[in-house]
Amino acid sequence: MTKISALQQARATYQPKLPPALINGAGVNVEAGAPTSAVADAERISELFNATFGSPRVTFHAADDKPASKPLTVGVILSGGQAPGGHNVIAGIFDGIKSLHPDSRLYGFLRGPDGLVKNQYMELTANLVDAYRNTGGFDMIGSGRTKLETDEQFEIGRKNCEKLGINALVIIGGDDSNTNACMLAEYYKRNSIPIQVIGCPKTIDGDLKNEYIEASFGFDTACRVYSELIGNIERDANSARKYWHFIKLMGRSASHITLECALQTQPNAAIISEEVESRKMTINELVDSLADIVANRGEKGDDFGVILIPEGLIEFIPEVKSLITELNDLLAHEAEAFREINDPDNKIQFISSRLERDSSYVFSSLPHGIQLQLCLDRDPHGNVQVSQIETEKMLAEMVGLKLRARAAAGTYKGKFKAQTHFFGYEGRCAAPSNFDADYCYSLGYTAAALIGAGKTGYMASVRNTAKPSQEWTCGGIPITMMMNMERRHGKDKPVIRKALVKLNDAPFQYFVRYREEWALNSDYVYPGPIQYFGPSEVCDQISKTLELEHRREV
Ligand code: FBP
Repeated sequence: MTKISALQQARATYQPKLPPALINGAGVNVEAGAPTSAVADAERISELFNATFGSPRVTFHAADDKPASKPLTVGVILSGGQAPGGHNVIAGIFDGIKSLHPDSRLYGFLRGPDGLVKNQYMELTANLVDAYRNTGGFDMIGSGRTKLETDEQFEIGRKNCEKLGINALVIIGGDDSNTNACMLAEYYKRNSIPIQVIGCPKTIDGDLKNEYIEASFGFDTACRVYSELIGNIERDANSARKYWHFIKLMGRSASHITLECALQTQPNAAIISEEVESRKMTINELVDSLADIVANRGEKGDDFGVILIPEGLIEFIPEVKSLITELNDLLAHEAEAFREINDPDNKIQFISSRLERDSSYVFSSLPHGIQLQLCLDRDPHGNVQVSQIETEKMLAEMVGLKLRARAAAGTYKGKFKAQTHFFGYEGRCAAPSNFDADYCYSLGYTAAALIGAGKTGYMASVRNTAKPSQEWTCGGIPITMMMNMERRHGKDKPVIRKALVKLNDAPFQYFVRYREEWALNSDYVYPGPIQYFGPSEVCDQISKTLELEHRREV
């Protein structure tokens, strides 16, 4: 038998909380709102999704009588990067469909969307689901990044679902995976294929959110893990007083994780990519601003500190962003020729000679290692794999060079020694915090209720989450409502719009209000590890982002 830790054993007994609408099971009363549109490019989106576009938003209310339901057979897919709480979404779906009919069955497709296409699956029985309740990771069925987007894949998926008698699929993923869920729902509905498709908002990056999706699951837990580690490093920095720590944090595009961790730990600096972009900063200006922070603390004798860097930064520096857009098109169109080149210098030469003048200049000004990292294979969605670009090392090196130049000119007298870190995978599979355990279970249960209500092309939505769970509400929103057209792989495609950090919103404004004090002083906060048991004010905390966005105070 697999050995489990004492904490996992105790945690298995935790019963996640549900919104009141689901307290009597997933058979709910459904209140439908007005028809919906898209966040932008509505005309084009409505043409592309003419079967699912415009559906109303739905809100659930507890039903006194259990509505009659036939047994449901549901397939579930985990898609994209791991995020704490995925197993609880599955447990929520399982309990939800069983509440609709005890003979309902749940199948898990293995290793992501690929499992649907390759017909690799397992039945998720009560014993199996029980063994994974409240655990981190996606290892129950595995995840993958295959993009489900062609009619051929949809047809194979249909046949595989039909063999198992599946009448609904739940796709648990981020913006790209839910875009694909929407395409699948559209295809099945347009062709009168009786398979419903429901999405659930997952990603530690926190960038799949809007008025109706208050958070993507996993963000809360991952940020708590990173903040614990940052707090430990801050305490070490404050004790040893000899290093500047450059810490890169995951978050492929948006800087929500970095901002949340900054709010939790109060470091000396935190770069927010969206601000860099809006101020049109160059790399040189960014490095200058960090060097100023180091120098100002150095004047007080504090030759140490902590700087947080978002993983996606490089794509938000306007001059590098233009370069990457050109690179994406170039690598998409000349993929084969590029793949045949083995020598790294020749690869760089191949790229440089094909770029426009400005981009070629920026490309040549970057360190050799970063040039190569920018040319690595794109992910299946056409994105640069930013987790492999070592911006923390690049910035530490460039700040060091800048300070040396200042020292030579007699304008800097401090000492500068840097340590670099990257926190990403450390947080993606942590056991979910109480917030994520409850939120995920509720999302899964809501997905089951959406299936029971006959919906397709919807995303499960649980709201009012800054309040105690007795005040949470739930329902579904049409996925087309979140869509717009964007350029991907050199083509315009319909995608869910990413939620970047909004510079006028309360979390960023709070950070701006305090960051100068935090830059100069050592106002560090040490959050410590996630607590699963104990006083509610310790274990039922919500993220500062959620708190500021929805309660407008911290
Ligand atoms: P998802 O958006 O799929 O949830 O993934 C988020 C993420 O953790 C990013 O923060 C990170 O850039 C990426 O996955 C890394 O993924 P991989 O390990 O597959 O390169």
